[in-house]
Amino acid sequence: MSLIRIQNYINGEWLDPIDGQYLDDFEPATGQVYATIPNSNEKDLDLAVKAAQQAFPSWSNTPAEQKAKILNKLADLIEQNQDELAEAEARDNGKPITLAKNVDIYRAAANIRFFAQACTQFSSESHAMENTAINYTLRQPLGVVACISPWNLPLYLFTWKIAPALATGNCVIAKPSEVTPMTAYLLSKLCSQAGLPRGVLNILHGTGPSIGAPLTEHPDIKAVSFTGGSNTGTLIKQATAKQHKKLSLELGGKNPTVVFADCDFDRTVKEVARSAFANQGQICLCGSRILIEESIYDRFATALRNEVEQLIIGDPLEETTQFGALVSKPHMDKVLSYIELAKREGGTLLTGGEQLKIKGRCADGYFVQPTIISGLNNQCRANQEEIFGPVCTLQSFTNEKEALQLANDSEYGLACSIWSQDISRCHRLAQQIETGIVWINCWLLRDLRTPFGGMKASGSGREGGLEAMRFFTEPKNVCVQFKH
Ligand code: TXE
Repeated sequence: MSLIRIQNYINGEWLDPIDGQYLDDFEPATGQVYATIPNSNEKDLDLAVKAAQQAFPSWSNTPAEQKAKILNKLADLIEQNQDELAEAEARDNGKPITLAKNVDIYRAAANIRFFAQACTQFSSESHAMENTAINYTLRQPLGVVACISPWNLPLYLFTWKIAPALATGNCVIAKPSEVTPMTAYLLSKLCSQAGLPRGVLNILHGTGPSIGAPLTEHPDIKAVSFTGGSNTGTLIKQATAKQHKKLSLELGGKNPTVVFADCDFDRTVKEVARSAFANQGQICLCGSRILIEESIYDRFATALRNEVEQLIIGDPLEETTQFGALVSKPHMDKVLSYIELAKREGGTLLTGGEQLKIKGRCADGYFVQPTIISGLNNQCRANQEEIFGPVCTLQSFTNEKEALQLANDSEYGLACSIWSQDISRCHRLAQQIETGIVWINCWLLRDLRTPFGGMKASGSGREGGLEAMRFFTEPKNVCVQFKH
């Protein structure tokens, strides 16, 4: 089979990288290279920035209705091509095709549609000074902005950034993860069909050092919206500090799942299993530290193990598969090394713990069994560091105070879920938990209007709804005094 050759998308055209450098793109379920992608550098970036700057005056002055029309057309095209996009996502990332279709691709279209509508409804404040003056706030687009996205929800997170950036009138240089470039490449074809003017969105492929870092450092890039690892987030903060760029950082998590004895037991078991192992545990919102009230600990641990052992693991391209491959060999090795570390730290495997060999097409794929570990205290590395794979730990607590203390004992602060029928307790805990997102008796239920992001090492700034529209605009106060 010949390799697919991915190209950059600059000024409405598909271009090879100027220096002719390429990277391999692996299919994680088979371990085989199936595409090549540009490893772009500063030269490609300069071209893209020039194209974006040229496109900016016209795009920023395009009426909201017209921008919305183009974005809605793009969402329609994603929906019309959902089967092809879902297959591409499953092949490129290793995730089950059903998940790709129902979550990734479905939500990519929903993101774009949401911000298409948002730009027609966006308004800003006015502050009257009694009998003296009126202030009004202009919210103007920033100019050329960077959107850098990760590999775990490739098209979904890519659109989550570019949609508000474009809807507010910015021109964008976007960089998908070099590990999962395919759906961003396919999206570039749809942008053209949707009538997005040349240069408004430019997509550059390549590694962090080669193109990600230059993108954040470029003096003509006004803001960076980034989702990825916390260490990369720190590098981006340092790289942009002198230029005082606007930054939105959505970083890692080590999210607690807090299960009380009065939870709706059967439903909670199912949802807690999903929150730990959806997308092979590779979602920043996954609940990887499961805290269980002591009185139901044994029963819950057994039920959770039984639930997880029923997952259908296999070829991501099969409709029935519920659990696919990890995204890359280095990532699989990282996850396996954390399982070994957890064992050395005194953990007991309740289920899983091994690389999984699958027969047939996927014999060389990067599969790891869903793994549950007990017997570790909260201070050990397996409970403090982000593993970002199909590994969760179980700990017990005796009362609400201890549950809260364990939940907050983390350098991360992204998300938390609480499972209890005592709604007063849930509200009480929600106020005290140090995370940007709290789910009560649910997980991953998303309303696109709500603020999305974390505190502590999980990032700064928020995405979603008005937060994103505000991030991608510069507020300017205009004060007009009356004459009397
Ligand atoms: O992420 P990176 P990696 C966590 C998870 C994972 C770890 C490392 O724990 O194991 O991070 O994953 C680009 N300047 N998350 O190494 O490198 C990179 O090319 C600018 C959590 O894959 O942070 C890619 O496009 N950009 C997470 C993007 O950053 C740079 C999702 C993210 O990759 C860059 C993914 C640089 N210096 C991993 N270096 C989440 N929050 O959902 C790299 N990049």
